[in-house]
Amino acid sequence: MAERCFTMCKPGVLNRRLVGQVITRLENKGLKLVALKMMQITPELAAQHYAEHKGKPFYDELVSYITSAPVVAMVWQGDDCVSLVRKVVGATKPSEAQPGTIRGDFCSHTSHNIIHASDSDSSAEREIGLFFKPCEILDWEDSASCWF
Ligand code: 3AN
Repeated sequence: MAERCFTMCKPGVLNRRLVGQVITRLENKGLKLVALKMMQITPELAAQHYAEHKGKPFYDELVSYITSAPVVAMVWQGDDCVSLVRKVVGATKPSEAQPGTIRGDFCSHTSHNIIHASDSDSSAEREIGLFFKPCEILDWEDSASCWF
């Protein structure tokens, strides 16, 4: 099966009306959107999602930001999906993200780097399981798949 990657537009993306532009960039890359929902993250879900960062200096701000307003959670699918998504998303620090990447073009602070994307196949599997039920993922027949 093709790889999958969990991505999430953080609250500021809705605030700044950038949801469409973020989705467009991932679609332009040729990735297939197989799940999408707008949701309010609870502190419990935020703690599970960011468990590896617990205890770090930015953890409390991260959880408070991600729960401050709705997010748009998505699952993308395609060959080398995690690597491709991470390339389109750009480096964690906006100051290191290349122009042309989502973080390189739309944000300036690491704490508000506008989008989350899984960094490995195993984290993708874990994160998809946290945010989506299996029945919410639609692996639709793609008549354009020869291009991708
Ligand atoms: P990425 O999101 O690129 O996989 P991680 O997993 O290291 O990066 O960090 C998760 C999130 O934690 C980042 N997206 C960012 O919002 C926040 N973060 C990471 N490092 C810092 C930092 N030094 N200062 C503030 N926030 C940070």
